[in-house]
Amino acid sequence: MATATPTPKVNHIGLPVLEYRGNKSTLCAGCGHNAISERIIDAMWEMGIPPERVMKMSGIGCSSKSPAYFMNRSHSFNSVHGRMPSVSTGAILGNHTMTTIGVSGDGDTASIGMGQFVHMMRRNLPMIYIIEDNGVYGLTKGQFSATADIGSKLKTGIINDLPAIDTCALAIQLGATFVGRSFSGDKKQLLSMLKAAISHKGTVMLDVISPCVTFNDHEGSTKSYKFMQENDEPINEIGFVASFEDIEVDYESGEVYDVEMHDGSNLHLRKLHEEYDPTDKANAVRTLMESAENDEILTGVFYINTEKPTFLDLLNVVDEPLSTLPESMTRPPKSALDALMANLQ
Ligand SMILES: Cc1ncc(C[n+]2csc(CCOP(=O)(O)OP(=O)(O)O)c2C)c(N)n1
Ligand code: SF4
Ligand SMILES: [Mg+2]
Repeated sequence: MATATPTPKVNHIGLPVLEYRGNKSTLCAGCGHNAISERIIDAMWEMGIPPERVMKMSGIGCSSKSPAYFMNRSHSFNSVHGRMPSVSTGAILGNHTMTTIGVSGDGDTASIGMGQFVHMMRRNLPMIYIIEDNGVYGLTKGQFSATADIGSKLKTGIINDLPAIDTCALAIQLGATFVGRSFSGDKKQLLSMLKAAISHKGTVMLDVISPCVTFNDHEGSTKSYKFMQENDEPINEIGFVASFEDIEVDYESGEVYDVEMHDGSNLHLRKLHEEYDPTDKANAVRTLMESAENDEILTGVFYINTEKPTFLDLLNVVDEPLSTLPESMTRPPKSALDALMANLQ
């Protein structure tokens, strides 16, 4: 007897999760980056974002290869090492109606790309910027990166004697408006964080600890699976209810920070750490600095600001994407150029 093929489950725009998948990964089996790609697929599918309305941006590195492994139907630009922020800035100004997600590495961001990263953070452009943070340059065979913790050890026994750059503290200080840290092995926290990130209007910077199983998953590493499983200390528990869901969340009053997102979704941050207030910028930076001194690996949403104008607001960009406007509207006529030149004579 023929059995009926089960109908695949669809999201609220009628697409099965298959429509959000990418190519088969060529990264090492067990690489944290693969788990992050899986969570991006889940988050975009659950949020019902049309894949063809997404721009995937990246630099160079194992991490920067990962946009090939999620959302094949989306637009993708694999740029030069450390240059994803400037290429993304141009792309977003060209069409700000797309959802933009950038994947970078700790090397791609905190070494060669640092100059570009800091300017992206201060502009508050609407995009999700993910650092897949393994503390090493995975693609070039495991040298320490600038996010490696002081005192951590390479497989060869070399000890890192420089302090780590905390990309979260930096992003908050510079002006990013949604900043968090997660761990590729924490499915629940990372998925909720990504869904909230998709709802945010402004720069989201997520530092996701993502163990490199080939070069940095041994005893003495602070970016290994074992170290993270033993030392991950969430600062808040993330609950996210999308605008199209109708879920009652039952918390004692005073236990939770409720944040209303731009698209009408709700982010509930249950306090786990001494009354931590994710809207207090100075306290967020201070907390991260203190946690580094105490060798704690804090995760969670450290900072959120839904009020700050984005770069698009500052530029007063028209609603219609610049890329769809006719040349007659985007290019001054010859007479305007002639008048300008005459003025210079
Ligand atoms: C201009 C330039 N300099 C150096 C390199 C060599 N290079 C390729 S990837 C990489 C580092 C990648 O590290 P990271 O961003 O942490 O990514 P991972 O591979 O660890 O995911 C370097 C130095 C390059 N491709 N281009
Ligand atoms: S070398 Fe490291 S970062 Fe690169 S794919 Fe392998 S495990 Fe991942
Ligand atoms: Mg790396």
